Amino acid sequence: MLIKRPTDIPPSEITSKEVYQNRRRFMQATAGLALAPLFGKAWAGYGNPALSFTKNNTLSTSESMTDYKDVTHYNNYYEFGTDKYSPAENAQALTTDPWSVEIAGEVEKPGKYTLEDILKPYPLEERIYRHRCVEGWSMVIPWVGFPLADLIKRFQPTSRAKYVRFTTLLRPKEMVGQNRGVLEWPYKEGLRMDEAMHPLTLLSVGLYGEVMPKQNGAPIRLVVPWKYGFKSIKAIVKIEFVEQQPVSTWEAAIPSEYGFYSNVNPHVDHPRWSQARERRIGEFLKRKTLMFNGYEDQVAQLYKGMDLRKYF
Ligand SMILES: Nc1nc2c(c(=O)[nH]1)N[C@H]1C(S)=C(S)[C@@H](COP(=O)(O)O)O[C@H]1N2
Ligand SMILES: [Mo]
Repeated sequence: MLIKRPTDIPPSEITSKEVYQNRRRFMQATAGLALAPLFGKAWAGYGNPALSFTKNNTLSTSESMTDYKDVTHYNNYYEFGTDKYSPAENAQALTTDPWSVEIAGEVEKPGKYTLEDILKPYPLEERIYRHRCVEGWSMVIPWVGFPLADLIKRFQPTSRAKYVRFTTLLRPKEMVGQNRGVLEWPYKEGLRMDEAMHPLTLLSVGLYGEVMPKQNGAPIRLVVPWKYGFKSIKAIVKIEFVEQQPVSTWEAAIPSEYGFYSNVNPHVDHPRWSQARERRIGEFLKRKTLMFNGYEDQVAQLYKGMDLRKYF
């Protein structure tokens, strides 16, 4: 393996990846959280409790990760305000423990499960994914989670289940944005069953090695890396198996601009702007957007024979 000279290391890598990896080595050395009070912020670093997980290198990009600060302070989460900086502040009001997730619809084992029940069977993995917002910016984020497919198999959808519908918490007392009618609350999203079962589709409970920050969708959110960011619904309280294609929140709000599929596609522009390029947060020059956000080899077969201009 090549040894990088300092001049070869881009600044973004020094400020995120190196710091992160050094910190993780140190945490492994000090074995857990017991010493946290002694070291305070200096070693606790990002602040949330550490998770144990294995790294999934096969499904991770080797691109430089976006700074933790940007990942957690440049957010879209309309339940906590419509600008990028409000969720980091406003989301701290959300109670994420206790939490439960309802499994409903066309499924053999419906019920309301505590988050602990939901998570119990699954070993956690770290996956570094590209994350592309329909607005034209992107990030690279080290998520921690487990495949949605594993959860789906466990609750056994019936043969009538063709789609999965996800619902975010409705709690206007804690989610200040829900007192305004900017979107229809609660936020909803959906996937076709084969998209939901795809090995890249993740239920995520953390990032940068730690429990999910509230502004990023704690305690549990979806991550679908080949789709525009709004498909990756946060703070999930309901997972429903349905026969008909569900209507997602953005599709209901502006159907001419946001379709059900919302696959990242540089060849199909948003009606009001181009999708050909994107600004990677932390970089100066724009870069070309890749088909299916760079996951074409893995997901293109899901859409074989479909007109992606029609099914946008
Ligand atoms: N419940 C809910 N989920 C949501 C949103 C939202 O407003 N509410 N915003 C979406 C959008 S537009 C994007 S780009 C991503 C942003 O995720 P991040 O803040 O973790 O980067 O979350 C998505 N999930
Ligand atoms: Mo977005």
